[in-house]
Amino acid sequence: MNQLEGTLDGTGKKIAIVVARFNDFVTSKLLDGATQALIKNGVDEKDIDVAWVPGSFELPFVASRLAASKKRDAIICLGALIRGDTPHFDYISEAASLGIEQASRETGIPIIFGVLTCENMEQAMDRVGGKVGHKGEEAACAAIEMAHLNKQI
Ligand code: RBF
Repeated sequence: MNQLEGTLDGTGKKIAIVVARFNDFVTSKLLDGATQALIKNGVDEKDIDVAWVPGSFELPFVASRLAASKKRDAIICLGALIRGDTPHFDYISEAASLGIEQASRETGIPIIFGVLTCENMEQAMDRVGGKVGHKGEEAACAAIEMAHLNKQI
């Protein structure tokens, strides 16, 4: 039996991060955690590209274009959606999640969903190094693992 499984060795991997500026108090922390985890796991700093977009709605467009260029082994999308008083949260979170998933399948490049969807700022802060861990670091590890697995297929 052959088992396919990616490792967490980022040596030689090229990664792009697309990060939303909306709620940048949170997304800058996601970005810090992601870049630190990439570097800690062996990714060279010069092999990390960071693209800023206005909000999470724009993540799939830029991620899809970066993936289509085939210059990177994986893309990470980072955003923070915080529910407000109108249905915007639902429209943007659906567009972001479905758009990222579709871009990933269409390009054959792993695109990682590092978008927080929270009821309030407290839930978001819990997920950027608080009591529920660090979703930026987790996204970085998922990117390295998927970059490896994608090469084995
Ligand atoms: N972008 C986010 O990344 N997180 C949000 O919580 C968020 N809330 C929004 C709420 C409203 C009412 C609007 C109009 C936009 C919001 N955006 C948010 C920005 C959105 O992702 C996008 O950048 C803009 O709608 C421009 O296309």
